[in-house]
Amino acid sequence: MAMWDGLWVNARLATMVPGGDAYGAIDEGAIAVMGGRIVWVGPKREVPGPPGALARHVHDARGGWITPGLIDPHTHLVYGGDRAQEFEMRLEGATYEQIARAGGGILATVRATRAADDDTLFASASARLANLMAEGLTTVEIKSGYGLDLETELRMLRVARRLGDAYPVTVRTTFLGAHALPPDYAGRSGEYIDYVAETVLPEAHRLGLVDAVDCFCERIGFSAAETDRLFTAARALGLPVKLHAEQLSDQGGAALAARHGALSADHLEWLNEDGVRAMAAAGTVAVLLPGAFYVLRETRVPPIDLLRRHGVAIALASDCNPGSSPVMSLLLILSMACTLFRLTPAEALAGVTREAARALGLQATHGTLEVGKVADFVTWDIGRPAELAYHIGLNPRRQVVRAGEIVAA
Ligand code: DI6
Ligand code: FE
Repeated sequence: MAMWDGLWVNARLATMVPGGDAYGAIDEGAIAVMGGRIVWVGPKREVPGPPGALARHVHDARGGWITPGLIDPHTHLVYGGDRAQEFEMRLEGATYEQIARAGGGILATVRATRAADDDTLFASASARLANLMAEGLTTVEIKSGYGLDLETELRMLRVARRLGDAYPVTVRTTFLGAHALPPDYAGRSGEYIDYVAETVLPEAHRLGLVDAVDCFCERIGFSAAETDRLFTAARALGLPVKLHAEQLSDQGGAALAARHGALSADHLEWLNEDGVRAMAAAGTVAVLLPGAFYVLRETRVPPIDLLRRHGVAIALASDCNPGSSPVMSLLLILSMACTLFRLTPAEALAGVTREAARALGLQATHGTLEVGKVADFVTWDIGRPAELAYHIGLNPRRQVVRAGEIVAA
């Protein structure tokens, strides 16, 4: 038998494989990697020989917990400037929608992003990504959507791809050209959607820059009909879709997304039971964004019990963006998901591993500790997995392995 590249012993494994206990836990476990993939995982007593004879490198996990690498399935990580001033305006009584309708909000960041050069966008996104990676992030989704013109949307997507080339993290890009209506299309949202669907998206796709397509379906975004127009174009190109849906109102977005076989519908504070049923039937993942709920001081919690009852997979994400969720910590998101949305710690951890992988269409290769999957995993100095959602401001990460290589220790 060929020698394994590495074997971790004396580990407590949270495999996140469903069917057993909530974490798929293996108490005295071991995990082996070869060629960047997991080749063995199980109880230490079943390791098929002396560790030193099986693997070129044997690592003692010293009783630490090992989870799959963390996955953030919804970020707007690349952007120019910041919106701290709007944070102050909201504290003085302005609402998120009022600021957006007055030409601020997303459009303020569009102006800053168009004005920033690629290196500036790369540098500021790198700092935000570094924070997420320090907590064990190994896969991240990054959206466009602060360009709203061909040149800048392409620049954003190229910067996102460049982040994946520069750092030990898997980047999945999402085209969000339909994030807001740019001023030069004021009052002409239908024409803008046509421009996005017929010009910007096809070119971004031709350049290999797009892994999925998203839209902001909301009163201050685009209608369900406009979303449907864009999603029809996306699927004609063979691209999967996902949707910012029911964040501030019920536009029927989640049900529409499900009809398009969407990977996910995201936010969902205003999701109704028809939308839940449609998502369940389509296998569309619910990506919950407690950071935006917290920052905007929302009061309507997504229908967690309906999602559970109908068997809709629940994922979590930072929604890292300069307006509604300037959050660069998945561990804080775990805490918010449990405290604000009443998820269990096991549901929350599944939300940034197994179900986050599903929200990106990566469930065949990522998100659990199983033979054949990419060897992305994190060792933690914790006594029980619930500590990952319990502590606030403490980062118990000890070691990060990405594609079988130790990338942080
Ligand atoms: N919903 C959100 O919460 C973010 N985008 C969206 O469609 C907000 C983005 C921003 O405020 O810059
Ligand atoms: Fe978002």
